[in-house]
Amino acid sequence: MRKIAVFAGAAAVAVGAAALASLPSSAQDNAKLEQLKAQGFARVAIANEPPYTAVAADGKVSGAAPDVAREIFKRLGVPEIVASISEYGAMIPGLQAGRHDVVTAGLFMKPERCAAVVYSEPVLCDAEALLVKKGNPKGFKSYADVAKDESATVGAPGGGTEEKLALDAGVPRDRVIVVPDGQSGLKMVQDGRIDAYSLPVLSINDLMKKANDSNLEVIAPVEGAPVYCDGAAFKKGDEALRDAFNVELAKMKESGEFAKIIEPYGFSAAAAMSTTMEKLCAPAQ
Ligand code: 6CS
Repeated sequence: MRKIAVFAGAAAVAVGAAALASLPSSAQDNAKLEQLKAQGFARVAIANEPPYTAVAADGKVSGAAPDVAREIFKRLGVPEIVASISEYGAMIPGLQAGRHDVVTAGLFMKPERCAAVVYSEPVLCDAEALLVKKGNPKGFKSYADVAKDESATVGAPGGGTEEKLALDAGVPRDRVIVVPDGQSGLKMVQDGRIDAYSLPVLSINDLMKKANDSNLEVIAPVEGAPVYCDGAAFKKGDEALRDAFNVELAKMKESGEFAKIIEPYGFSAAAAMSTTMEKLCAPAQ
């Protein structure tokens, strides 16, 4: 059976290569884009964390990251995006395993991630925040403050930036609580099950606005935490697709259409345009 499987595999590769060779040379350079155009959609990984990404009750996908990606793929000849919700820590493995064509979720650029994927130029930038009880009873201003208080706990997304910031600041593993989504984090703070819940500022502000709970307070920005920017994250090997994405992203930044999409969500186009993937992926000095 194995022999037949190997033979079939080889035949499929041969047919694929022949089909590819029949394309005009420019398309050969971007086989992945040609595949997405033929497929009619790009499979995007999202988190459902407004305003970065959101899935409505009717399944409609929105949020700044998917909206930018949808527009760019449309311009590239890929009419639709199809989103699947993923934990941040599972997005890169899912991309590498071929379950997604691109991550458009506010997956912040950091050297360790930049080593694992191929990022576009910056799209969404934000600082970090802590959601706490009104009056900030434990006086948190930074992740180090959480570390110093031996009874304090902080919630954060699994595999997310805030989880790593808290651990790197010295909060022990058993006091960094993995929280699956924003609503859960909000409830856990309200119920006193965690002392703080950490997400980027715009995500925490969105939760706060919807909660309309005067017993909560936002500490932002978290002292000592960097301002991060995301980009669309592509699988290694799909550099040509990333490059095509960047061409359209640059045109939209130049024309003002990029700002028109992200700024109603609260993001700053100027912030994204003030930096580059190269700078954001560079190892810390
Ligand atoms: O990139 C990350 O890991 C973080 N990005 C967002 C938009 N939310 C939380 C997550 O930890």
